[in-house]
Amino acid sequence: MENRKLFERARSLMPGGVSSPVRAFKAVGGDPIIVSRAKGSRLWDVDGKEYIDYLMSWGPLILGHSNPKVVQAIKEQTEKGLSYGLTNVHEIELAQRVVSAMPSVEMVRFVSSGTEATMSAIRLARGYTGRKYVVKFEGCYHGHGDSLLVSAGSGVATLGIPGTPGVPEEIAKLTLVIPYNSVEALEEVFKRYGEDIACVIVEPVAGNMGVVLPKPGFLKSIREITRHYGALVICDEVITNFRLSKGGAQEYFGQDPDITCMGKIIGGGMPLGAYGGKREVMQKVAPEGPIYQAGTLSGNPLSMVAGIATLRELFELNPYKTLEELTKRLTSGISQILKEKGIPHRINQIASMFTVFFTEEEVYDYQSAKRSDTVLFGRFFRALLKEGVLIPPSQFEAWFLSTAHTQEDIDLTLERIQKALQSL
Ligand code: HOZ
Repeated sequence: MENRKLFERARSLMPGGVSSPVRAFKAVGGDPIIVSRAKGSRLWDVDGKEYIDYLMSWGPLILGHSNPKVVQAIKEQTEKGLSYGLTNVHEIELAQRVVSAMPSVEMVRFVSSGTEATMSAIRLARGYTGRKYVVKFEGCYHGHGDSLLVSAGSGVATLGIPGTPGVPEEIAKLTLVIPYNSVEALEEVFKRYGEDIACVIVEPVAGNMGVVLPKPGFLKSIREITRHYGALVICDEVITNFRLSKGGAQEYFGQDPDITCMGKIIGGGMPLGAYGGKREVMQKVAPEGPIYQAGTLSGNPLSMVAGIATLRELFELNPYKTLEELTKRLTSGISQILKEKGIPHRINQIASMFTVFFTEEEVYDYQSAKRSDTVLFGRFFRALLKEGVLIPPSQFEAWFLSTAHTQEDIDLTLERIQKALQSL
């Protein structure tokens, strides 16, 4: 089969045959699929097999694969230049859209990935406060920057990588890790290190230990405690921006962070990240202020037009309610099927993202997420893949729906899951 041959070749040329670890299917077993193309809610591998896609490129594709308006915008731009290395009109337009949509963002800096956004935001928080410690939550993933890989989610959780090889201990020690959803732990850490803490970085809805929702009052407590001690809040909205609502999680939960990190949907499938926030803080970024951060391809017009076309379409469609209903149709169907099979499970869902955990108990932090039966998840994943349903190849990631998914897709997915479970 073409797929297997190509994967062997990929492995001889690229570590693990992939450009990012979670794609290697190591935690679920079996050969990773090599993709040939995708459109709407569907994706095809090189052997021509079709899948209903709920991986959706790990989140950016809220309009589905190759949305015609996004594709058209990119095509038109290719004739006008791929990169200028200078400010362009599209940057200004996208910046305007982001500032208007995200309640706490008054100024924005474009970068090329979510990792760059979080790394830069941490530097900004440290530079602004003149403090060194960063508080992060266990199981949250904020890209692969040195300070943020400590007790991280996503591929680090998926592959069970224990420490942070390559990150000097001196740097790792500056990241203080506490359990997600624990206000008590937050108070404790601030009592001990408060005057030296630059910031708390948080995924307002965790998406990298599987989907884990903030308990009522958790995000508010972060705001209050940081304000009391003069530290900043960095809200990592790389997954949630434009996913939970037009104004992201901060609009959804009424959160007021100092700095927000963005990625995925903002670039509509093109490489794009951004960080933004209060004017007073953002004015410390070079060249306005002394905190340096730069990038040759930052603000490149292709990513900008893809982002603009995506946000324009999304805001016109305003699909959030419909997407949520569709997602609930899928999650309640899955739950019903699993119940009938007597398989203990929990589904954490918000808006158009969710995770199926194979555990009886509530999942509210990384330790409770780890109680999920990951061996069973691996079998579930492989059975679904065989039936033509693609989900993230990890227990600790989110399934995503898009406006390209239809009710018929959901019903067909449920039929396929039902069939898949017969062999489980
Ligand atoms: N940002 C993704 C985790 N939620 C990982 C995508 C990848 O590593 O390919």
